[in-house]
Amino acid sequence: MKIMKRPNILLTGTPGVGKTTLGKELAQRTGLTYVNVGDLAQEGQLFDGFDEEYQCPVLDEDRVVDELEDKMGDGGVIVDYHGCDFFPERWFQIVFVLRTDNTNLYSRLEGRGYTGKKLQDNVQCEIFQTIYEEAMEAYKEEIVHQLPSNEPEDLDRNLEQIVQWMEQWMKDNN
Ligand code: DAT
Repeated sequence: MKIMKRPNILLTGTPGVGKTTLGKELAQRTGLTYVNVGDLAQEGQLFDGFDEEYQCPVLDEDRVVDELEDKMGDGGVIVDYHGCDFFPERWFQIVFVLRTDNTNLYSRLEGRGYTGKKLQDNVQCEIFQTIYEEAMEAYKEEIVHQLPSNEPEDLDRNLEQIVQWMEQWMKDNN
């Protein structure tokens, strides 16, 4: 029996842009497996040192990649992380960079309890489109897409678009 091939999808962008919200909903609609890299690292303690400036553990990128390798090889995984340049390029068939307007992002992060430098740096990360540039460097430009993520209508539209893309991908690859 032949198993249907399914794509791996990367959802990336500044913290607070809506990756988790979109990723979980997308997993429900498509049956793909949602993986939150932050949670995965927390569960497996995949850290390597501590960042004094930001008062948070530093991700052990090699161990994260090792941990995910088998699952990614099978396909059908949605990966959510606020960075993207340490994943093997071959893992993903498409990369979405979610984007949120500054004022919106500011209030979301404030609501999450971010203050001071952490709040400022994250908003600045979005203004400088740091993650978008990281994605454009790490993957073929034609598979990297920006998605506006400001309001509930954006979420609905993004879901529709990704589901459609996935259906087409499944037709083309099976
Ligand atoms: P991330 O996983 O990128 O850190 P999140 O999914 O936790 O972001 O979302 C951060 C907050 O923003 C959360 O309170 C839900 C809200 N949010 C997400 N997508 C949204 C959208 N399209 N419109 C309005 N609010 C949204």
